[in-house]
Amino acid sequence: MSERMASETASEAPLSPELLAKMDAYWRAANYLSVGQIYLKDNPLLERPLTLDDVKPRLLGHWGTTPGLNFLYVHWNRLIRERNLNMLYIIGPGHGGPGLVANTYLEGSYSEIYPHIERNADGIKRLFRQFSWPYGIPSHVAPETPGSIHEGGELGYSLVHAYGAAFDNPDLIVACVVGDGEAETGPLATSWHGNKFLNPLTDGAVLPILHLNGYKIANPTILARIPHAELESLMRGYGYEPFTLEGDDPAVMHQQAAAVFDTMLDRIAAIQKAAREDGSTARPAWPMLIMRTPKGWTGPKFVDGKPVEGTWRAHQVPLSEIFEKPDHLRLLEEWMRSYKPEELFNDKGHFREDLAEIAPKGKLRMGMNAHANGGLLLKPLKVPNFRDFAVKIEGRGQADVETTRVLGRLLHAVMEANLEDRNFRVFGPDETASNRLQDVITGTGKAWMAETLPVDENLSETGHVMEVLSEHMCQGWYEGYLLTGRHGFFSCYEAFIHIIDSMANQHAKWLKVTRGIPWRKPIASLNYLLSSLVWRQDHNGFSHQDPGFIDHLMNKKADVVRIYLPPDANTLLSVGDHCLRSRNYINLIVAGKQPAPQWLTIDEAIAHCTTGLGVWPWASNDEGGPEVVMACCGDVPTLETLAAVCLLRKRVPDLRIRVVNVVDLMALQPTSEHPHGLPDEEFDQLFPVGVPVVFAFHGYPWLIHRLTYRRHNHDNIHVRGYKEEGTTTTPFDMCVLNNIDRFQLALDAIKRVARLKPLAATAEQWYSEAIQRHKLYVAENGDDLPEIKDWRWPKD
Ligand SMILES: Cc1ncc(C[n+]2csc(CCOP(=O)(O)OP(=O)(O)O)c2C)c(N)n1
Ligand SMILES: [Mg+2]
Repeated sequence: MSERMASETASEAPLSPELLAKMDAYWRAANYLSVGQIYLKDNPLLERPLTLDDVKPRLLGHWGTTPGLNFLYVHWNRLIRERNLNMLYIIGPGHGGPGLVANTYLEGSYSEIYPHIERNADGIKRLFRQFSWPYGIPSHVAPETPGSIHEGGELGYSLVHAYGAAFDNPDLIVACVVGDGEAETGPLATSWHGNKFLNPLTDGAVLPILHLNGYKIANPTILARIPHAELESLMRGYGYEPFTLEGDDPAVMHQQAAAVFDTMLDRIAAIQKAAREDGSTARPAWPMLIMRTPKGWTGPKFVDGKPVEGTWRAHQVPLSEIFEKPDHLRLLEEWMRSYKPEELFNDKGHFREDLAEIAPKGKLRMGMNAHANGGLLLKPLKVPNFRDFAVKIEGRGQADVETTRVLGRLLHAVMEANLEDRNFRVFGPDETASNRLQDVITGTGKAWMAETLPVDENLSETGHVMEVLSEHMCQGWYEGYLLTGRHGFFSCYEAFIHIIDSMANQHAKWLKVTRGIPWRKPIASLNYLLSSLVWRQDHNGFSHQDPGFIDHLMNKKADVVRIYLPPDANTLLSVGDHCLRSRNYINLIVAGKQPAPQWLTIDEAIAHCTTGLGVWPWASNDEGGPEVVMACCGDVPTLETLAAVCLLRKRVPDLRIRVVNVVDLMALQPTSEHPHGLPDEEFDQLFPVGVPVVFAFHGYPWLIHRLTYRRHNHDNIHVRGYKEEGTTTTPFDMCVLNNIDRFQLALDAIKRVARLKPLAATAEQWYSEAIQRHKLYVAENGDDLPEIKDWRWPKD
């Protein structure tokens, strides 16, 4: 491998021979413990020749990335000690889990958190055995791993998490390893742009390391196979100052790494000084490192005559046929002995003191960094009284309000109240104003470190509204921000939130696992507001119409996910307040932004949101028990349901109708399935057995069946919702296309009440005429019928 170094650092040798020897030994110890975790269940210090009995029956883990991660860890340790740094380490290739476990063990934090993993031979044996072992620990950097906020199983999010962690943490340095394979993912490719949003005055630093080990699982990586100058230009183009470290001779590499890291940290210090002491507001070129080292560095060079070190073959378990090929067992022993464990651990298996001492102490250890256990640092968000933002209801449904705009006012007040603490950010893919949350922008402004022009509005180097046209970045920044103990809010078009389905999955999994880890303290919930909803994306058309994120989140654990569909502004305020204060959930709020009728006073809204669903008595005439329940969930379905109720009152004045509105979707499930689930007795009171239910739902109708299939009255629940019919058309036509319109709902009710059977034929006729009239009118006039558009709930 050719040696390529940043020229200004090439001749420096910052490590004394003694420190160099210790750092190398420390690295060997980490590598030794990493290999041991992958292979061994016994004989942890190789006190006797290795036998098959010492080897795990299933060899699971990833070696290839691990020595590089370990190399960096030992170098971060030196820098932390020498410069008293507050450093968080984010590992993109999270499959290098053994490395992080090994290092947190060597520095002592692992045993402090998990006392049964003692710092002796017994502890090492347990450490090895538990890895990738049933009921042990996962193979990746996981929530169980001290010092981590990043699982890294699903590649692509390391750098965006790093930026999220660094925002508003001026003293923090986030070292972030990006796998060269990971760098090929879309989210990672865009994450480099985080540097256009990071302010050296008020934020911390991100130190990206592109881990150019050349390979992914079975292929070379793109970035390893373009000319080095092109790669450097790419990084320069992203706005970084690239440094390079390349080689495979450990002694040389330690010196060169130390030199290059010293230079990079000096750069960071100079950038921060310029901003903090000299008043510079320029966007700096932050340093980043291209680290070209062999995949599986220090591992077996050849196995079965084929090259392994420095190739894709080193990715997982380089000697995988231990039980089949005696040679492999011998090679494993040679490999492990090459780290000279007898020089690293004393006869009791204790890591040698003179080596251990080069690690930082106490809270400076990366395994103990409080930012990696954000709940420890979490300050409750100051949420002003949301009642102050309530919409006055003068006659139900009489005046239209942009529901989300009202929430925007509350968010603005939250922003103001917490500005001093700098612990609240609002994220959106260029849609904050479009989703009518623009009030939140006033005051703080939108974060922006790139160029500005006179035409720009509200861009600010210290802004706390984060806008970038990448849902991945919004989600990733937000996660990084939350996981390090802060608060936030993410608004997005409903259809496009699917872009981050997978990231939401991963966050939900993280939350689920942390619930079982006592030392991980609760963090603020991840709050989504989905607006620009399916029913009112009539103008943008089919591509913009998709309510399926609800279904997606429903698959996650009940104790992690909450889903709310407030039908108006006051219910939205109540739900918003609740979500902002909650912990450890993913809260999904679905609420429209278009002018829409308002139904509940703030007191009614609070009561309604507290139960999650309930009868709207003012819309019902069910004395003596309902003959039909008209249920609704979501703002447009609620409007259509109430309009259907009016139609029914005209057609069948004596029909006893009950209107039930659902805000908290989870309340529909049995208590056994979800903590918000309504007890069966209460559900039966709302939806009496035998009484038909016409349910108008915002999303795909099947979800309501899924939630209620165990309810006693399930057979009588008839759901209308979005059936994947859409185009550019009028708002009401969207309802008609999907059979959730008022005429259809009224017809459904008539057809389902047994005593109204004789009316069914005329009702069908009446329905067809109404729909025909609607179709002809919209086709001719390009707008909805005035009687539809201007429909109002009758005044009291
Ligand atoms: C999004 C995603 N796609 C695919 C995988 C499967 N996978 C696991 S490791 C890996 C290769 C990673 O290569 P790189 O980022 O270069 O890491 P390293 O070489 O350091 O192991 C792949 C494709 C994954 N974990 N995540
Ligand atoms: Mg790689």
